Amino acid sequence: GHGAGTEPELGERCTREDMEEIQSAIDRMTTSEIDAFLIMAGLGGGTGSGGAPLLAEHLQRLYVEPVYGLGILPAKDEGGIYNRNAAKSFQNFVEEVDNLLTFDNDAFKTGGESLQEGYTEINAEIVSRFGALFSAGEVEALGDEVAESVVDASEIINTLGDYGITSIGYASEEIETRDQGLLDRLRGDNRNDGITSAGDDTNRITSLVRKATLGKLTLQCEVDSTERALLLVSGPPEALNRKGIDKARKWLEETTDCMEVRAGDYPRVREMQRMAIEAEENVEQLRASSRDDLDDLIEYGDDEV
Ligand SMILES: Nc1nc2c(ncn2[C@@H]2O[C@H](COP(=O)(O)OP(=O)(O)OP(=O)(O)O)[C@@H](O)[C@H]2O)c(=O)[nH]1
Ligand SMILES: [Mg+2]
Repeated sequence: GHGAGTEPELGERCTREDMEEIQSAIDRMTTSEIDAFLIMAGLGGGTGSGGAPLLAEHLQRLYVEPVYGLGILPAKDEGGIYNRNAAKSFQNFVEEVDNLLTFDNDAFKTGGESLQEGYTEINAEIVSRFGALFSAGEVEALGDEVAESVVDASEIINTLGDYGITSIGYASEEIETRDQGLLDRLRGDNRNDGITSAGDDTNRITSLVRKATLGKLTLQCEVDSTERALLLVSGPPEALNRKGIDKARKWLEETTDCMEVRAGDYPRVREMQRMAIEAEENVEQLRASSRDDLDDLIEYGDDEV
């Protein structure tokens, strides 16, 4: 909806006024066993853009666990106000969190249809990419023999560090595994029927890691400007071969090995900032016209009644 009517100042004020209520909602959950906080917000509107950085600041003061943000950037064609709000909020949010994980709607927008229609697909991307990361330490949750990961929560926390921006690449492939039927297992049948071999597994893992790294990232960035990287591989245990993972990790180290963070790392963020400056000049005008649109809508509604 349009709770704060795309005004971050209002979003911030409401969050400040309702912080006690937000805190009591957190208190109702068990916070003794958590590894970290994650604040997810679309940064283009008013509520998320104004409220998320303030909530991060609040949680940082109260808890020792790291506080991460998941900031969703608006698509370019959402216009000046959304891009301006996001540019400002991005700046504030990154200062308040231990790491700002970022997802750019603009990069994942599917051609033609409106963003609204595309949300279902885009949100599936968000879930597969960030879900894979945040379920990594929780192998049991994924079910016995369904998937296995090679990192735990503390490795993720170490990689995210206590300042910075994170972008995520992702690639997956369906694999045929040997029949793991109950009868086979009871028989202790370990024959290899040729569907997968160790060599296939090694190649599959290395090529998936290349695809993930060089393909679409949640925020466009120069891979060789990366300060730290984390490789996460999931799959049926028999397909996770140590040699493949080691090879892929070496390749990733070489590809990202560059401690120097260069200017122009995040072209999309720069562009958002450019749009912000333009929008700043006519923000009042844009607001007034959107209020007129709303008034027209309401009037039209009255006529209908
Ligand atoms: N990927 C994705 N992005 C979304 C979704 N909903 C909103 N967004 C993004 O988040 C931005 C902000 O959404 P709003 O609903 O306007 O934001 P809000 O924080 O509720 O702010 P106000 O409505 O102004 O109070 C949008 O412009 C989109 O870029 C969603 O379901 N998926
Ligand atoms: Mg809203």
